[in-house]
Amino acid sequence: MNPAVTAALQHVVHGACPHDCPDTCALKITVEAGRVIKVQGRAEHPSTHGALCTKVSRYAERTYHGERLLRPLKRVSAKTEAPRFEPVSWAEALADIAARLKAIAARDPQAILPYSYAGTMGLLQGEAMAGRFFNRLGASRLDRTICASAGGAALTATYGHKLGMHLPFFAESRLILIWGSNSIASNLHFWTYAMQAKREGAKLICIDPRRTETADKCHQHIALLPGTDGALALGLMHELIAHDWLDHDYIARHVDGWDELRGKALGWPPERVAEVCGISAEEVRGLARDYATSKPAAIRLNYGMQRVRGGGNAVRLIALLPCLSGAWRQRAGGLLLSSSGWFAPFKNPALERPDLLPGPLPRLINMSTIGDDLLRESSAEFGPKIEAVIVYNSNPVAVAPESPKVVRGFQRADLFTVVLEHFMTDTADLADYVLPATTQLEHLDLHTSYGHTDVLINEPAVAPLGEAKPNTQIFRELAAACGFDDAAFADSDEQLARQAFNRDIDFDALRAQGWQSLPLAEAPFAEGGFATPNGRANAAGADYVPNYESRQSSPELARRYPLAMISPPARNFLNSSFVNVKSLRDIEGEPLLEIHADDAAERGLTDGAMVRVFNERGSYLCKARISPRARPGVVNGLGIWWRKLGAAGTNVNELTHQRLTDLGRAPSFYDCLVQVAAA
Ligand SMILES: Nc1nc2c(c(=O)[nH]1)N[C@H]1C(S)=C(S)[C@@H](COP(=O)(O)OP(=O)(O)OC[C@H]3O[C@@H](n4cnc5c(=O)[nH]c(N)nc54)[C@H](O)[C@@H]3O)O[C@H]1N2
Ligand SMILES: Nc1nc2c(c(=O)[nH]1)N[C@H]1C(S)=C(S)[C@@H](COP(=O)(O)OP(=O)(O)OC[C@H]3O[C@@H](n4cnc5c(=O)[nH]c(N)nc54)[C@H](O)[C@@H]3O)O[C@H]1N2
Ligand code: SF4
Ligand SMILES: [Mo]
Repeated sequence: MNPAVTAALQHVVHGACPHDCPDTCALKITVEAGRVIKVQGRAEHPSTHGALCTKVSRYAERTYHGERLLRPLKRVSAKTEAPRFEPVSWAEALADIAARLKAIAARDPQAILPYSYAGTMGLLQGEAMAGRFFNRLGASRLDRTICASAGGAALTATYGHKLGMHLPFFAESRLILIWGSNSIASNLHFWTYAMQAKREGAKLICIDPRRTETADKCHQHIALLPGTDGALALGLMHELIAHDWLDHDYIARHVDGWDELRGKALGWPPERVAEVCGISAEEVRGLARDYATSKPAAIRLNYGMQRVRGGGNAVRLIALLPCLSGAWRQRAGGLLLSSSGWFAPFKNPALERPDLLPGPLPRLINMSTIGDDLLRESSAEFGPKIEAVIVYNSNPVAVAPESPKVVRGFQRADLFTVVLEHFMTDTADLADYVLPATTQLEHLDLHTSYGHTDVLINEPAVAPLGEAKPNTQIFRELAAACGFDDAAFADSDEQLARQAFNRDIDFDALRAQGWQSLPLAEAPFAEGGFATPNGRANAAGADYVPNYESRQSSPELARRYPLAMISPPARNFLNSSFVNVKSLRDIEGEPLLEIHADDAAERGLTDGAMVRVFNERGSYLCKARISPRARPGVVNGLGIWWRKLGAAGTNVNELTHQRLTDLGRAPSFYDCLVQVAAA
């Protein structure tokens, strides 16, 4: 067809990337004849600036994937057998699910557990209608800790909320510490600002046990041992004190608890830090000097470093550095871990309608210990045994720690499991019912961000594929099938969207432009004004907490399992999403374990050999990659593969444990000792 005619048949829709990524890009979705033909970044949106990551550029490939779930499915095989399902009508599926849930709820609704995370970060397809349903039911509440709650609790303890620097001002920094973040892989749009700063002469230092593609492009890489960041932060404070690089005026006016912390920091001279962190004392001294003498100095902290026992305290200590150096005085100084707290005053706290709860507040189940909790009997302290799980926006069988237990839990013959999904994931394989959900191209949603401070809208670009329905609609219909006739279940997605924010975010203005920026100060803590009750940053109680599993804290265990394993995400997947998109899986190849040449030689391993990675929890088969990306003593098991697409039907979470972090009740995925042997 003539290109002009084709163009005339196309239209463009404003979208937002739904994924759990700090960038929350604005999408330009091109539709032709009822089909999405292109997903691009919007050029006009400042942080997206017209560019998307490889994964989401392929979003249409995911939506139109041949294996999309397009009809409700009912299980016809035993949970311990190979999964077999047959299609059923929506009416039959909903009636049966409602009957099963009501029978359980009649005994105790807390035996029903919602299980969801950030498969979509959307406010509507996340918890808006689901929350109403589970509140009305009186189901157990889910403690959503699997990713960010150690760091979140730490920021809250220190600054009063999850607040940080504004993204664009990183471009003006003179020094950027990229701390526990593989920005090129998982925070690409921050990287653009960091590169701008670099071109203008800023120094970039990456602090990460793994030599990532981001570390390759920084001026310096400090490859500390996992879980030792708190010690490094205390060492930096030691040097700030020793050289009198402190901003005494800022501390006096805006920081509580410094005397106590100062005493602790004096116990951390560079030699001690070097010993604990597995780096040189010179690296500690140099880093302190750079940090104290470069102005403005910024820290892009990310969640990778808080997935260890002491992750919360480590975040607290690092978050205090700009309070001690006075870096917060300038808009290009300070720290960013999460910006999500900036949205809180604009959000409707009652969107999920907690008032629908029929009785007292139900118990809270931690999503990070789902492996243990699915295997628990009823007891006075636990409450009723879990009899039903409704999973949406998450793939716990692949992503939750210690998967041998998670699998056994979901295999229970007496557990009723419903999974709302796009694809037959490892979790869907263990469901009684699988319900087909729409993707971001097929539904309305609203998005905030944890890396910038804009609200975005995602308009549906095309009609739902097959019989798929938005999560909101599935929960509306489930509510009706359960006989819940509250007006809250009659709200349409647009009505939910109009309720999501207060009047400062005008829905129609949002719809017209596609995004709206929050009105915020450029240098939020230049004059203090933290979100704590007294407006001061809080240093009290912060200290280094060693790992559960390390040579220092558990020498006996380390004799049997001498290698520390971290399992950060693979660049071309998003957690376990996109693993089934062939073009992306082809780039990643297969599940890999990066290992340093010395550690490989000690074990007689060759590059490309199949290896068994194991500890007392389990064993995982994958390919060894002898690589300078791994430092001695640390192996990198890149995640998060679908178990069924891995070599022996397992993934890295076969090895991780369920012990929780010091703050925030989060998992400690990267606090894990293993041994490696040729398979
Ligand atoms: N491409 C891609 N992007 C993603 C994701 C994805 O799966 N793929 N996942 C998204 C999600 S859910 C999240 S939470 C974020 C995660 O992104 P980040 O917050 O950046 O966290 P991770 O990728 O877990 O880890 C980042 C880096 O921390 C390093 N690290 C591990 N342990 C330690 C430690 O003890 N100390 C220090 N200093 N560094 C350590 C890892 O080697 C890794 O390079 O990214 C999001 N973006
Ligand atoms: N070993 C190890 N384990 C980890 C991590 C690690 O670094 N190492 N990272 C952890 C982190 S940071 C996180 S955030 C978690 C992530 O864990 P999850 O939040 O479970 O993330 P995903 O694995 O991406 O699974 C999301 C699922 O939601 C589905 N989905 C997406 N959109 C929709 C929708 O609109 N409706 C419905 N019904 N479904 C939808 C997707 O198809 C996908 O299967 O994993 C954690 N697990
Ligand atoms: S995953 Fe992140 S970088 Fe990729 S499009 Fe989504 S928000 Fe942007
Ligand atoms: Mo995450």
